[in-house]
Amino acid sequence: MSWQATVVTLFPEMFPGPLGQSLAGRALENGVWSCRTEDLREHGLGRHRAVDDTPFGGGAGMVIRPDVADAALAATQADANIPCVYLTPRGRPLTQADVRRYAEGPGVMLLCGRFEGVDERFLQARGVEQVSIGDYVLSGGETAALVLLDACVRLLPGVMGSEQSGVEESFSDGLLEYPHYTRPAVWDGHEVPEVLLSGNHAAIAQWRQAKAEETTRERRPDLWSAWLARKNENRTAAVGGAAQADLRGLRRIPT
Ligand code: 6GU
Repeated sequence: MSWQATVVTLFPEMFPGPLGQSLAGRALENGVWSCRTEDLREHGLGRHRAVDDTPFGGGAGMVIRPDVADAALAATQADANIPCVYLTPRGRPLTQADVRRYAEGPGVMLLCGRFEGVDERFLQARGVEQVSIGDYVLSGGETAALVLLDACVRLLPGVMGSEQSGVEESFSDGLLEYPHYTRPAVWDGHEVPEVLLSGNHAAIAQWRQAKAEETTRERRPDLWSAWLARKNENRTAAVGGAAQADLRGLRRIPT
């Protein structure tokens, strides 16, 4: 049984888009995942197939009608166990933990908004999760849906090929990754950090950990605070339980 992406959108031709290329594209061809679209327009009303209407209470923009959204959702015949996600800047921020949860399940049903949004009654009545991919505004949910799908598909078994697919890079332990360097050892007068050429694996691991911490502290004070809090929590627990082995798990976000 393959992982199933179903996308309700006014622009079905935008899918799978870039996900038809590279590793995700190969996995799509191999049936690791599938990508179906449901054209919202086909469920529009009247001669003009209207999907939206003016907002009650007035104001700018248009709102997608609940009856139209629901007809499209019903037409997908999506499994009731599949999470239904509406992509909107009003949603809670998408995290790697969400992505992992989606990837471990049977698939996702994604609703892409355009205009001002979708009637709130539909979202509430159908238990639709509302998710944002960041604090900026896109012209529609389609590119956000592609981002969410990319993040999920790369975690599906067999997609990442040689790389250890279970192991993630940035965010797996709550820190940003350390920086990377390759040949030439001197480029445009710039040298590679000396420790990386030393062959001293313990020193390299220590340097990378320090860099990961420094980068996180500088760029992501939010992640840094959370990491420090978790570290202190684990230290307190380890002291109480005398469980030195738990120190190995210090850098893991509990899921
Ligand atoms: Cl999910 N949709 C739109 N339209 N804009 C966004 C977004 C989603 N996430 C961040 N900005």
